[in-house]
Amino acid sequence: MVFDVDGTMVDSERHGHRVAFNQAFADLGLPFHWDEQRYGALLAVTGGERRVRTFLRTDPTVAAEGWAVERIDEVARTVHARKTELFTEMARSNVFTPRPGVTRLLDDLAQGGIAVGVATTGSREWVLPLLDGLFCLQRFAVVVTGAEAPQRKPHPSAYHQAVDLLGVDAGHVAAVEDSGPGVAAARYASLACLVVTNGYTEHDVARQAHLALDGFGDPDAPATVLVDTYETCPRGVVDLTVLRHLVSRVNGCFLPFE
Ligand code: XBP
Ligand code: MG
Repeated sequence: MVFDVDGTMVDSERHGHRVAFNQAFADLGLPFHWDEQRYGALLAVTGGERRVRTFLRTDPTVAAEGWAVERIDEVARTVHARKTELFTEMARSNVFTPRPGVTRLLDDLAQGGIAVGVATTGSREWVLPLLDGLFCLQRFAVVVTGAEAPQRKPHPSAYHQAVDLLGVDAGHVAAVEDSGPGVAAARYASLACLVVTNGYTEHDVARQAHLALDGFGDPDAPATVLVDTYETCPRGVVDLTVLRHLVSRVNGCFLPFE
């Protein structure tokens, strides 16, 4: 199994990355602020520095002031560096909680002897403390971040690297994602793909997924199933059995069922 981080294992965008970007703008004396709705639209651009640069290139204030391309690039770099410091501090301070059902699923996978990897294109500086604080890093056999995969999703590089490092055949791996670029990256890497949508992604990803729900679900609080191409998750609870069925049905491989 290979998990995405932002939006998938932890709801980190709206009250996490967005807040850190806004604080970075303020710290640097820049007149920008991203509200929740605007940030949702900006999530189509993966990678924090690219997100800032894309925003600056289309912002009316920047255009009116006639910023040169070099200035835009420099400001994007500086804002992102400060945002990374701020978000790393948030990650270290344990202000986040896992999405419901993630820890149960990780326990289930560990009991089943399934190797678990992470493929995110977020910055390594915050990814490691965030994962360690929420789940303990030892749970993950492999962690690929933006440092190792500079080509951001939807490029499949992060997934290719995670699968290679796990030393398994892509046909035996499922990815867990929350966003359109993430699903595309997983599908380009030929992985079975489960999507757990969140408030920002509920409208844009479900149709690309093999299985999509609005959460991982728990036995006493099942998630709503949005797409279930292979009828693998009738109860709305993602567990090892569901994922084994999914991989087997998507790739036509026969994995041992226990
Ligand atoms: C996550 C991202 C990241 C974060 C910000 O992508 O797009 O850009 O929003 O992280 P994914 P950085 O969930 O698909 O891996 O600022 O560190 O880039
Ligand atoms: Mg994500």
